[in-house]
Amino acid sequence: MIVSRFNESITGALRDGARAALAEAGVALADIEELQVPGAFELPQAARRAAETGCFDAIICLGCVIRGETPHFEYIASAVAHGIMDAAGETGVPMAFGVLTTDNEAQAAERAQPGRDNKGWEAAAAAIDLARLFRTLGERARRS
Ligand code: INI
Repeated sequence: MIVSRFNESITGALRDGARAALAEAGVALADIEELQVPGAFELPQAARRAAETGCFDAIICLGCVIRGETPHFEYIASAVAHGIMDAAGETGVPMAFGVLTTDNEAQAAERAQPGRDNKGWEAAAAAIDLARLFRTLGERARRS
């Protein structure tokens, strides 16, 4: 997983949510690697580079962009979403979008509470689903 340090109290809670989902799915601690980037804008770049190593079954991108804090909200939110999608498509490694884009900190905190509504949990569950799906499709491609 790649965690943005910007709005760290929120992204830390997303990270905890993602870790809880991975643990519940039976993913071993040793199989989880955590990388950090300064802000959400750097998530796609790091995700692409990580995918290119060939070491990861899936990549979970975690960040938090709050509208009130920047006039660049739309640019950052859009660049991150498109950047992650492009990196996933071009590397073939599944990537999950665990980036909150909210009007204020209260809305972000609400989506970072412990439990299944935590955006980090949701992203980790999606990453597991896609990693399994890609594995099945890879096996099918090898058989045909
Ligand atoms: N990065 C975030 O992850 N969230 C924000 O709300 C945010 N704001 O408000 O500016 C933010 N900015 C930093 C940006 O992601 C880059 O790290 C920075 O521009 C350097 O490239």
